[in-house]
Amino acid sequence: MASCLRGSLYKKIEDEKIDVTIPCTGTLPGNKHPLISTQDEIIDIFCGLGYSVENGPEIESDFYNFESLNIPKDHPARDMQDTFYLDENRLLRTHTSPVQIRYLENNPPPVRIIAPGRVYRRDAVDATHSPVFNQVEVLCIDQDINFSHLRGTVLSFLKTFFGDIPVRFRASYFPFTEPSAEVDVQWKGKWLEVMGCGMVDPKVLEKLGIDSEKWTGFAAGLGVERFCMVRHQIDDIRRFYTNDLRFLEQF
Ligand code: 2U9
Repeated sequence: MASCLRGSLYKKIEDEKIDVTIPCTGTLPGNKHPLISTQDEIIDIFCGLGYSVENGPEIESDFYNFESLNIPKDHPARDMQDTFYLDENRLLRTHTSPVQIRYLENNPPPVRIIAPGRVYRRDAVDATHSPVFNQVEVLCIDQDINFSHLRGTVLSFLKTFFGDIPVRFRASYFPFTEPSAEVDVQWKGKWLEVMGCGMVDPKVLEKLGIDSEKWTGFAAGLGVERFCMVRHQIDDIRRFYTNDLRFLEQF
């Protein structure tokens, strides 16, 4: 090889040398959204207790969202969950309970299912309210199911999620459960409401053609955002939806 050619080759090699020791500027890897990891964790706990996951439509009829759950048209409970109506009969589901009604229509008891998913309520936006949020509802129907089974399941779930912290049940009211309760946990010195639950009202089962003398059950519902906010001390629900990387990078 002519010496000038060899010289230019050496120069080319020298110029193109890559210093593999230079730290890269890098692109941040993607991460699971905190709401998704919280929802996954809740689902995993109930799957460990023998529940399977069911899904259903977000656009529902008045029947599945209200009537079948013992919430008649003039019932004040309809005001508890202000609804987005699409037309006379179609609406955006206000809870995932319709998933469980549809499941019970097609599957005889015993039943152990959870229904995670997005729900919609006509709420003004503030630090603790969003018109769209995520729920997980739980349904167990079997023979001889009583309030102790409900209590045991809720306590076991909360212990796995939050650790060994104080839990209390307060009497409450829902049209679809009787008796009903709200559940609080003591977290960083404060009592915080985290879920609702109760024994499925026999009227709900009878409407579906299920013999309520033979079959009893419990149901529970929780908001995923609420669980995530309590766990991570997040002060404003809007942080979940505004895609601020400074927030999301922390998870
Ligand atoms: C069937 C029968 C009963 C579902 C239930 C609750 C109690 C409840 C709230 C928690 C916080 C909604 O997200 S939230 O605002 N839910 O307190 N939900 S019992 O009861 C059912 C469901 C299906 C067939």
